[in-house]
Amino acid sequence: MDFNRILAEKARLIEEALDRYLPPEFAPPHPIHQSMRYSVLGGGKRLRPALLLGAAEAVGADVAEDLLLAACGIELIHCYSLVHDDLPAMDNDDFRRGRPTSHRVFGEAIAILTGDALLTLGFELLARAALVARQGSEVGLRVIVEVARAAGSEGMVGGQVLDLGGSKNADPALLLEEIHRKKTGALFVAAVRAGALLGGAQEEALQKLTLYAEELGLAFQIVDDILDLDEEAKLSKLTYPAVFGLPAARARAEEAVKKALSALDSFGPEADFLRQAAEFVLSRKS
Ligand code: GRG
Repeated sequence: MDFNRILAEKARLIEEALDRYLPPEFAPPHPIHQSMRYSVLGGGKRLRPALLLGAAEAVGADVAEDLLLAACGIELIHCYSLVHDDLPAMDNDDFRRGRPTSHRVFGEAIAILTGDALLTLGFELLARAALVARQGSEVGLRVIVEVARAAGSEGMVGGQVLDLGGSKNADPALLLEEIHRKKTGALFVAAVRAGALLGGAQEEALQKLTLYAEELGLAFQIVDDILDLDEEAKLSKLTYPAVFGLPAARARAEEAVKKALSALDSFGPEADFLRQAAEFVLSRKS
């Protein structure tokens, strides 16, 4: 089946679960739950949670509540990062996923609190995943530790700090790689490892899937930089096309996808979703 249809099917499962796990729109105090639902349920490719489910599938696990809870937890953490990234103090963006950003609709204070609440609910869902984990709660706890590291100051938040211009004297190519690895790559790796761990992966498979996710995250971010090229406001940012030029950036993304695919060599057809996801990352237009 074509990848977009399989991704849409996984996204539907994830969105139904998100709808169940998020508090009802008008539950008090108003308007925090309305704004949380606005930022989570209004579009998005659901790539990270889909990769989590795909990694579990690659090691032979069926979708069950532990995986859905963890997948939604990861998506909520991703959504929090988008809401905060759009704030006037960060990228100051007016549109996200084709709609006005949270702070444009609800005001800055509520948008900050929306991000905070999504991050908190994300970890609540991961903790609930640990409570019902088929591999046992200890595996579930390991997942929480890994996701927390990936999202925090040594991962996504740290990458954002570097991206804001924290180390101007560093070698631009090295700095760029570190920003990408932390800001975007860390959550991809955490998502894939979470799916693999909750799905019962053995150490060798886990290592290969980690390599896959590292390369996929890098390719995703390079392509994101290329897609952003015509956005004037972002021209001053440290990006792969800005540092290496467009052809070299494209070649680096292709090389990363090749490495991601090689990491899956020993897996059977159960890993086909992950393989197709790697091709998709390279060809995506949004
Ligand atoms: C503010 C803590 C904090 C972190 C911000 C991840 C991040 C760091 C900011 C997001 C802004 C951004 C454009 C990052 C680069 C790549 C990226 C994460 C793009 C958005 O991800 P997609 O394309 O988005 O998967 P959808 O909307 O499909 O979920």
